[in-house]
Amino acid sequence: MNDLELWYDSSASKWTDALPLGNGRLGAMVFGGVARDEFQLNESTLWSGGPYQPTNAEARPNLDAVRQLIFAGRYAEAEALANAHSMARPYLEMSYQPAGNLYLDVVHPELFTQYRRSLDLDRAVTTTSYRVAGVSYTREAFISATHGILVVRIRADRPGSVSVGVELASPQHGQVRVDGSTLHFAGHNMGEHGIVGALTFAMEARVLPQGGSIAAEPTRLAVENADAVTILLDIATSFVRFDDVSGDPQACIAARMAAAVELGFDALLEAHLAEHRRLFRRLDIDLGRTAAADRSTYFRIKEFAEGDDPALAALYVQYGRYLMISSSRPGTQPSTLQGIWNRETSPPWGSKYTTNINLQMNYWLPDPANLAECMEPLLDLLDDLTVTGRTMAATHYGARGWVLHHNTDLWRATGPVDGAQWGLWPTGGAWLCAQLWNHAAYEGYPESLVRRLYPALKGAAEFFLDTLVPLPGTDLLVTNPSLSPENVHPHGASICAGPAMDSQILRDLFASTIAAGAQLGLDAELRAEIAAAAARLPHDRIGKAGQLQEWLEDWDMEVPEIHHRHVSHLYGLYPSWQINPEATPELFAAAQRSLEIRGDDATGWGIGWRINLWARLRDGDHAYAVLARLLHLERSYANLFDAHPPFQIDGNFGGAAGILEMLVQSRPGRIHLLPALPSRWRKGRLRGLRAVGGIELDMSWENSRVTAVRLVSPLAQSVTIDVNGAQHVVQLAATAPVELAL
Ligand code: FUC
Repeated sequence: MNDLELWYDSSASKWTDALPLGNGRLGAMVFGGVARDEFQLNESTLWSGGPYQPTNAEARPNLDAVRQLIFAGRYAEAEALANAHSMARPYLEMSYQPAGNLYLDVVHPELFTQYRRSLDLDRAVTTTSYRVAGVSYTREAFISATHGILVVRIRADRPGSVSVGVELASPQHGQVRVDGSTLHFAGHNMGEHGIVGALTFAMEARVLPQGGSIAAEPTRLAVENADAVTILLDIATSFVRFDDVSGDPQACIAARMAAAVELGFDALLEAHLAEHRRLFRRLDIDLGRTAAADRSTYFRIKEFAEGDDPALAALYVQYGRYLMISSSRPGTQPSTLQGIWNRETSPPWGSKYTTNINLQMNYWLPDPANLAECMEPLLDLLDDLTVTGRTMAATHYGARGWVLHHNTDLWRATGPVDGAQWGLWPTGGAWLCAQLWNHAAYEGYPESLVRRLYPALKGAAEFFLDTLVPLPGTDLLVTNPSLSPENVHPHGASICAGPAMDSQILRDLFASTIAAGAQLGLDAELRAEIAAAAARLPHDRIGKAGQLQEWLEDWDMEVPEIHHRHVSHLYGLYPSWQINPEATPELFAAAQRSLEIRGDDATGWGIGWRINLWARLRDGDHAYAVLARLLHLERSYANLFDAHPPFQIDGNFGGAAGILEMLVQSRPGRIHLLPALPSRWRKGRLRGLRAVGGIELDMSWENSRVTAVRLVSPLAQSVTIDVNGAQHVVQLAATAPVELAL
């Protein structure tokens, strides 16, 4: 039994039964149907629309009026005015698009038996197998990161038994052409919300039979009586950058195809396995194994909450790592709300980048999960946003620097969209800065990364220096207009001034900018200005229910949705470290109270966040109880994709990060081992987790006590380790392994 496998005894009848493959750029969902197999296809740069800048010239002239209405407590009027004048044009962003479908048609003379369908996470290969009339058939598929293409191999254990019709289709504009042994699709993307489709794109499937014959039909290729068939598939668009669509998709495909054809199946597979395992094999996790792990994946999800299947939680971590490796690699687009897997032309929330929690949550996993390079696309995105967001900051706010509101897309739109109630929140970019500064902490603040991040940090800080306004009657500086994503307060609006989350994020942004500037020896005056503004941000407040206040006013107990999915004001507890039991015990207790009031149930990502929060509250059993809501058919589909519902991948990443957060927590200079171990995971083992400072950590535990710890640091540093209720100060020399004496 392979414990790194998702497997099923029937083919996928729904998209969320199908198994995902990807190399960060190409994505496929594999259905495994015997008579008709489907590979639903994506390419990460195929979005609707084209380069655009959604500024609205009316926004700035109305900014002061919106601010005054908010300070006057006339929130509904402020929201109405903002909806009329402050929102981006267009009002909605572009959406991530499906590219097409590869279909395989197979006619067998008899019914099949012994069906099995699987995804091996350690190989990143799907396998479908069955028997017909004494012959065993196998279909394997993978998407190569080294060679950039989807490879499908169909074989049988009796020569001449493989006959298959191969078809290519697309919901986009364009046409299929059959040529020799190749299917071509040439097309272009759709326009949306008044933005014209500006991308051309192409798909190509090369069908290579071994033995037998191949015939071209008007819309498909038919292979008869082959020993085996290999299909190579590639997709490309003309996207180059958010402001450049001059690429040549046919030429990209031709180059990759030629290299792949030359190499052949075995060598392609070998290169694929080596590259995948280079990343995937860096971390092992063992939380124990029971007989439940022998069942198929669907039944394991179904029975997790009532049963005892610690290995499913371990598999969930590895699946999260697999999804990250498959949807976000250096040089590709960041992972969207659906990673890279989307079959709809009007996907939920555009399958784009929602930056008031969802995109950030996607990237909670890579650092601890030892996949630092998967952060690269997020760094690239930040670079782009500083360009597009500068125009937005100037036009909508008359401010320096750059701004990102609660969504962005392939074209790096940064405006307030969807409606003021959701979109008029200026802090999305600042959160990304704080998050990437935390990534820099994981890397040990190397100068090259600090230099790369600094312009973004500085620009984000400048934007807030120019837009924070004094709270009337006080010396405090607050955001206005803003909101606490996406919660409606008792005045029937979301729009407000100075929600707790904004001040928390800005504290992190300002501290990061000062630290980065100091490390680089730059902008001393600006740093002083930032420090002065930081000192005037409102402190977190404790309200009448003992809760951490979500707003400046004590509104929390009077909101229409007391169990709201967002827990924005708990940003200070997780992902930030501002609220912790040592430095801020009262706020720590108040944060716990807020979380109790909010409740454990939420959307998939809402549960993902709560697992991490309960881990930071050091309550392993509570975190486990919340995890049991995620590993449940209400919040996980048969293919273990997170169900918001509908499918949204943030819950996968947030949940996987949450399990690691239960086992190890780290911040600069400190590592806490088993901070929130549930009583069910009394014995376990972890290899290759990455802590802040780039420290790689292996540990074992028994009877809920750590029994062995091994650390390897890339640089000389001192770190305090909390373990088994004691603290050890450890001096680490570069690359020399250290074992703790326990
Ligand atoms: C935010 C959330 C929704 C959803 C959407 C993509 O707006 O409030 O639940 O996750 O993003």
